Amino acid sequence: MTAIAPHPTPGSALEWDYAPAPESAAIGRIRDRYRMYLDGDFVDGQGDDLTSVNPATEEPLATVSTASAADVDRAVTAARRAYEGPWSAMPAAERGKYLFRIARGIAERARELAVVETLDNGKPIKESRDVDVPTASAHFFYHAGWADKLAHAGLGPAPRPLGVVGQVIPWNFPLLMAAWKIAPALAAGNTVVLKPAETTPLTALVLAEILADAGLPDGVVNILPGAGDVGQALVRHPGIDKVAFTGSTEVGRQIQSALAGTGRALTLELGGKAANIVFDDAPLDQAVEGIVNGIFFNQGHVCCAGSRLLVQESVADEVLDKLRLRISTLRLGDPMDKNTDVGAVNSAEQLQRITELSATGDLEGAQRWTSPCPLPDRGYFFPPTVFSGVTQSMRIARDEIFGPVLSVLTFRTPDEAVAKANNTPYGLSAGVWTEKGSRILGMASALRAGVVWANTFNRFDPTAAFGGYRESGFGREGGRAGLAAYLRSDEGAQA
Ligand code: TAP
Repeated sequence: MTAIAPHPTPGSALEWDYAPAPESAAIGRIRDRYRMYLDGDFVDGQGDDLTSVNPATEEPLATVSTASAADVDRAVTAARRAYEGPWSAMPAAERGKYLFRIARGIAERARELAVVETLDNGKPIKESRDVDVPTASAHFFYHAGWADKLAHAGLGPAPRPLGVVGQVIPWNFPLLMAAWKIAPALAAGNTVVLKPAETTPLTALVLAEILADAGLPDGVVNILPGAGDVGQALVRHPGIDKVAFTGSTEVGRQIQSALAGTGRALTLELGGKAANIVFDDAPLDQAVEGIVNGIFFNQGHVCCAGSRLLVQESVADEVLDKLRLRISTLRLGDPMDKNTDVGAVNSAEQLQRITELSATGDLEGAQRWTSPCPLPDRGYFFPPTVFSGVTQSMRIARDEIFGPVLSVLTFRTPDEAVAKANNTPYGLSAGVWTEKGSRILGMASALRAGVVWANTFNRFDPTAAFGGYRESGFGREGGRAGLAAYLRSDEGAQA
């Protein structure tokens, strides 16, 4: 239990009796062991310990206690108690103050969070430092402001929370996904049980310390590390009112069928195979930067990655030449080096998947080009790779590779670009590069994607709704629509 005064008095949002949680004593370094966060306490779970591995060195980082089904049950009970007790009784403005404190807590421990994230996940430190951590903090700041303004969100005069929310997240943005899930849920007045991914549990547990240090009432957020079975126990628990899941389409499907007929709300953020479309009038150097960012940011472990480049035939050779030249300058290697552009793949399993899927490109007749960058002797690394001569029927054009592999297709007319871009069961994101504003608007309405970026890619902002169609899932995260997904209203949540 954390030694925190109950609630700050109104008006003293930033002044509260602060006593760091015992677990915070080790700020600034990775501990040998992390415990789960249940009902305001850091406790050992009943599951088998897992070892988190640094994917850049293949060395163990820390042991992590995991939850059992009984722990899930305890956490759901604690979240229910918190929901029916202090959290619902609290004025919305007070709830907002907790979110502000959490946002500040993330900012205060930004350096530590960036280091832990990079060691645990393999992403370059400049990305965790400049993207993951500040965006996570911004997400709490944004939602803090909403907590006492829900009645003005256009979602009905008295929007009500759903209750206890079960949230399951993947390994590609461990802290940011936790923020995307927890911030809107709390702002809307829900309580949370969250399961981080098995290979990247550490920053969610550092976030738990920040929540404890912010004085969040016991049980409002519970963080239970573990493998897929813990996620399964959580999403199927009858005490959960809503499930929010980010991960693979395959697991999303299982969850949707398990919840069918239960009346519980569900949002799914699943996979993607985004088209990044370059027209011949686009500023090509800028487009090349956007293509590189679209597929090599976070080693391509991005659900909305621009993994299919659709380039207009008249400029295809020029764009490919520029692209190869630019990719040759990317530095791959130690994620802790601030000059590194491409870090480690998160796990041996994911490296194998990327290797196998790209081999189908060779077999099916595409031309592989690989960046000449040297690979480190140890760790899970895959070089930036471009396949040209790709046709729509090839697996590398259809399947989500979730790695630094770009498939290049060409088109002649805008209609052909739209047809090819939409020829996927997914519908999460797309990019359009052109000088013509009217073409941007036309493409944005013709593309079946939840997010369409124009002359940019992979831009994230808490004010903007993010989410997909079809096999990319449903429901939105961020913005007003993201709040609606955590409120009882006609909008947002889907049973
Ligand atoms: P998944 O295997 O689906 O895992 C996601 C999470 O679900 C993990 O925490 C996982 O635990 C857990 N899980 C596994 N089986 C489960 C089950 N039967 N019931 C409940 N939870 C279960 O995906 P991943 O490999 O971690 O992530 C990659 C995929 O996620 C990609 O397809 C990617 O596109 C998608 N993704 C989508 C988005 C958005 S916003 N749309 C964002 C990021 C990633 P373990 O860690 O133990 O497996």
